[in-house]
Amino acid sequence: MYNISEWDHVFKLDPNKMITNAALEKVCTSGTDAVIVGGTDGVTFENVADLLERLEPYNVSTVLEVSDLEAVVPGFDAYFIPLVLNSRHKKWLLDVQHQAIKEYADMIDWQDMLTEGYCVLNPEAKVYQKTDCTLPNVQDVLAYAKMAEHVFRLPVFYMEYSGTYGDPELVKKVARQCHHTTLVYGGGIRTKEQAEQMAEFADVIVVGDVIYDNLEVALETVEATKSMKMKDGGPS
Ligand code: 1GP
Repeated sequence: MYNISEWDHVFKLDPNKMITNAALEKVCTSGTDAVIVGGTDGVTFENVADLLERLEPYNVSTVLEVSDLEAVVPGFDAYFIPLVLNSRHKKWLLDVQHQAIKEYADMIDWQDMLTEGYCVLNPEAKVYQKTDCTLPNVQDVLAYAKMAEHVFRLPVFYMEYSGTYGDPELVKKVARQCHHTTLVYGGGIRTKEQAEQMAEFADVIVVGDVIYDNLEVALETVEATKSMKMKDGGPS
């Protein structure tokens, strides 16, 4: 199975956003553990295929986070399938995935597929609105984490604050629940200090938007995360 237990830091690129070749080169050679391609709006087969082609020359792991069945492009190292645990609708927990399996089962290499239990925590985020989430309180989040770990035995529990910086105390509490399940944190990391703070608790941090707004800071988050993990007791 695709193994993310060695990861500390990943960049997430939105195929619907423009990135120059020079910026892409810096992202891919930054020392990050992988580049995830994913977004909520305007993800098409063409823009995903185009980005994958531009990533291929680099020696970095490429992952497609599948958000649209029309935009599943072959050739990535791995495919992440999100299940939105706090969506009001079964559609986002089971049905879109079921449809995907019906259509693509013959093409899927199950070893390269990994399921992410998403808990979306920013009501302003597009993904929160698109998947019609409810805002969980602390006890709810902890229960989702326990379900990810013990009930569904998911490889990943993803605390998704997309667009806003989250609550490190909550990430710390969730981290105590995740022993086999990898805890991923993403959202609003815009300084290396924030990367360090979340890397102290989460197994993996995801850095997205700041790549497009302030590339230099985005690149600094790699070193900040890696140093925090070394301080925490060696590479994870
Ligand atoms: C989004 O969790 C990622 O899916 C990263 O969030 O874009 O806010 O960094 P940002």
